[in-house]
Amino acid sequence: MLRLEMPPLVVVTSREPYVDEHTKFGIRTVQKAGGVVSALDPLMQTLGGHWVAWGSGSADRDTLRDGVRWVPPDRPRYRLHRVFLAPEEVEGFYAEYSNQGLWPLCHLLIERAQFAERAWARYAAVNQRFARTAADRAPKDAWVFSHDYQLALFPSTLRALRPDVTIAHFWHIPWPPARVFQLVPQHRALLQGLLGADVLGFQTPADAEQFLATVAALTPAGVDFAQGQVQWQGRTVRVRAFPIAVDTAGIQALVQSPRVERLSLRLRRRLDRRGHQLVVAVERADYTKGCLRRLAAWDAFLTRYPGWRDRVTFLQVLVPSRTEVPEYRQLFARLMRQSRAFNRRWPRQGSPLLLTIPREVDRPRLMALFRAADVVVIHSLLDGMNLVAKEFVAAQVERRGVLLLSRSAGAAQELGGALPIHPLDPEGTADALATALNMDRAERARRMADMQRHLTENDLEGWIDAILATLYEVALNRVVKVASS
Ligand code: GDG
Repeated sequence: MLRLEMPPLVVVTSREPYVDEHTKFGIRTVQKAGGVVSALDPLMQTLGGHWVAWGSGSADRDTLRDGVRWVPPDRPRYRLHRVFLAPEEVEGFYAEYSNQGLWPLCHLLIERAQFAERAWARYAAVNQRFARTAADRAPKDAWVFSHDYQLALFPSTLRALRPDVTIAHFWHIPWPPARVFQLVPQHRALLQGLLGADVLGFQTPADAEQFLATVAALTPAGVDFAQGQVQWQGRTVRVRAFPIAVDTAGIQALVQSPRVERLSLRLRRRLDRRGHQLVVAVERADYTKGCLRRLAAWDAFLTRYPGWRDRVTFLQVLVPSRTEVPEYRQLFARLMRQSRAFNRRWPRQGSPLLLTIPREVDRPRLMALFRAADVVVIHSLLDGMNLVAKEFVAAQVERRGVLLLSRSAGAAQELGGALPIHPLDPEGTADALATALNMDRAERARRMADMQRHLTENDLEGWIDAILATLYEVALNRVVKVASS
């Protein structure tokens, strides 16, 4: 109902949902792996509307018609507006300030974070550009839904340009304690930028509360912890937890489609012939995901439980990520080296113990893998939510699998049927893996069913509806205010 009556929606993210690339066979459109896009593209395909994002593909300019790219290319449903950035802007805004500054700091990796003045100037300028593009393209009274740490200045900049729009901004990553956030030299400007929104969303109640505490400690704004509200420049900013979810029904339909079912059964039959259980990890190759620690834990597992050596196959999908940042390239190279060393340490006749797919796999294959897996391991050191965990649970139609889930992923607060792991404890993780592999079918099914129920009751539609309902509350309040003034 709300969706039928709502004003046009404008989504704003740094990364675009569809990237057009020149190849020797012509222009190819690709969709990049990443939590934000995976969550929002299905929504926009249903609702229609506008999406503003950085045009990062080599053919991105060539596929515009009247300044707009209609997507998805094969079934156009919404308009993509691209913001083009010069190489030095990409460097300062994206690689440096966002991904070498805010990303590690918010994941409490203080030692890795750096904030150079020049990078800040570029971050601020690019946020301005996003706001100007959104201001130019947003229909009157639109609802704007902007995202994440790359665009912290966006809400207040857009508000100054377009007071008619209503803005929700969602923060996908953890919010750090005030004493950590104040290490950002520009922390005040960032907080003021975010407070330009009408609604600020976080992954967990703890993140929302930590944000409120940061605002109380570092700004003169009035904070109401009980109501989850900030009074700022004569406005009320609603600060809430909206744990991001997955399209549970959509995933279940996809895994039961003939192609995915065939892929999954084929893989399963191969494993069953060998008497192997399949342990899977899928992640962007990012230090916050704990990939290196995970390898160490698998090593500890084989040392402690040598009997499993011929009864298990480890499979890791490592998606190269943020390759603009030198640290990420180094991490990827290191992961590849350590994976090879792992197989040298644990040689096996027939098939290697550890299989590595060093690239993104397409979504149908990924879902087939989730359906066939016996165990999926999420080893994050700190993670806003972790969608892989939820996708795996949704894809498990046979309910054969067990989820090993880091206590410090946001998803751990919802998925009680998972076996919790402590990502800094390799032996404890090894024991949890042994427990998972030894778990009988009935208990696996019971735990999985429990988590699936949760994901059916709390799906992607519910997530967006909760945010839209809060925007609706804001819009209604505004009307009442105007009427009574
Ligand atoms: C940020 C926060 C939060 C991964 N590999 C492949 C692939 N993926 C897809 C997954 C999933 C997404 O990428 C990854 O999402 P995550 O949530 O695990 O992680 P981040 O990218 O770090 O996302 C995170 C999220 O935002 C949403 O709020 O949960 O905490 O850090 O959808 O399926 N997709 C395909 N092939 C792959 O190889 N097709």
